[in-house]
Amino acid sequence: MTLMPTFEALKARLEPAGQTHLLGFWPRLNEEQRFALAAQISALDLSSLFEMKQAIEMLHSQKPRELSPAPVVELAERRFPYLLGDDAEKARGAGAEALRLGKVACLLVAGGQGTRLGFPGPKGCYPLLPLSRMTLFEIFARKLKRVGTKHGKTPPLYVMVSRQNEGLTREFFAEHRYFGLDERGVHFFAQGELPSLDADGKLVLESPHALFLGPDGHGGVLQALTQSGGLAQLQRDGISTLSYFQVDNAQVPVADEAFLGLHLTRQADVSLKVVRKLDETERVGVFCLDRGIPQIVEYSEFSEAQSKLRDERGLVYWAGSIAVHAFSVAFLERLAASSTRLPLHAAHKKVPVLDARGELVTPHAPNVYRFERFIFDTLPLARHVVALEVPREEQFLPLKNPDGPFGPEGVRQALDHYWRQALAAGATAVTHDRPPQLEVDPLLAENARELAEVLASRRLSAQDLDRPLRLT
Ligand code: UD2
Repeated sequence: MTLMPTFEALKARLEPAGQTHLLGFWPRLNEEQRFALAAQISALDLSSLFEMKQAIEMLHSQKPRELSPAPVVELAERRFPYLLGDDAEKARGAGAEALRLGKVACLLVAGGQGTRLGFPGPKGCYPLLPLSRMTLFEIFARKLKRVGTKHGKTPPLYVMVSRQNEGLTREFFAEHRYFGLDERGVHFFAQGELPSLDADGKLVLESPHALFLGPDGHGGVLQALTQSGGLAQLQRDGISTLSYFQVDNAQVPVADEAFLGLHLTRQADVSLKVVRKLDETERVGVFCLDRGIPQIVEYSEFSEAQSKLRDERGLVYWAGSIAVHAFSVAFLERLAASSTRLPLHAAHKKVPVLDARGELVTPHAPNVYRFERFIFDTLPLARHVVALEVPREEQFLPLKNPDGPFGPEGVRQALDHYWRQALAAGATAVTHDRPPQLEVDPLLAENARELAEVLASRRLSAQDLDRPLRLT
């Protein structure tokens, strides 16, 4: 049985950090509540308070940057059906070989809260496809099965979840029998959590007996993968490369031969995919150099003048990161061995907090600093980084918002548009004034070229495209 620390012991722990207010409601807590609060206080990493305060300073100060555009393997053909840059096309064989030898694992980060989308469950459970209502999790699982059929080995899938959605995510996969994947090849692991600070640098409570905690960002994956034993498992299984993607991107190739091949042949520690930003306001991080060091500068950290800068080819900082990476497992091991923690980023948010009477009060303006680590902060730590430009409509259709182009209808329309082009090879006019009614099973084809191969023996007419059509 774990003994509960005394009030005095807890106070002694909190005093040097100026956080004794956490015990303000102690006299009115019952035994169970005291136990819960004591456990949270004991687990607090008070040494990170300094780092948090630094992150707040960074948020409010303009960090001096010496930015310049970073090298990217650009598209060879920018029009549909597109062609990747030469180096990537040439490296396809190396990627396929790694997949055939079972040296690749997939890493899906799905711990976010999906607040912006306004969907009450884990985002991966969102029924996205227009006809089958297939969910994002099933889309990824079916893409993975296709990789397995093509290369003779299905890469294992590591799914990062958070305390808020772990139970529901695990249940969803179990309920759907892992969407046909081998259960032993699907590994869930939970990311860590971080507390928040108010404007006076005080840790925030969400109830008289609980700290306000939130997921520690996708950068928490480093620590979570190590602590859960996932990294050791990858080593044991002879996995050398991780294919990393986010839960919101419906069009992401889960294990892209050309990208993995480029990453391997260039012996990169980290690789990333970029698309041309739609315009300077698009909310994606930009891949660039800061004093010659590759990194992603988040949209919120970019100055207006920098993001608007243009030359004869358009935006100078055009390379929007779509948050798809390849990681060398050896690089992650090096980071883990040196106990590297990625830097904290602060965000000022509106969070209901307790008043002096212990009642929750909803603020009208941002009142609390929340903290996250970002996976792309691994870039400056890497010895070698490679960036590949990919076609947006083929590889980047993220579900972020309740409406607009990144809402469910927008994503469905974009998918419909892409597949219609694929089927009609650009000859049939695409109508946008009706609901999307064309769907391609991810098990069948991932992009236009693959669909063309599959359909070489299955002719479709323009009339076929006038009625709901699900290609399986
Ligand atoms: C992210 C990138 C942005 C761009 C864009 C592309 C950040 C800060 N920005 O923007 O640069 O590349 O994606 O779509 O990431 N997640 C976790 N745990 C967490 C937080 C997030 O697993 O604690 C996952 C989340 O489930 C999702 C992904 O990370 O799969 C992205 O999270 P987001 O929606 O917060 O990122 P966003 O859209 O602001």
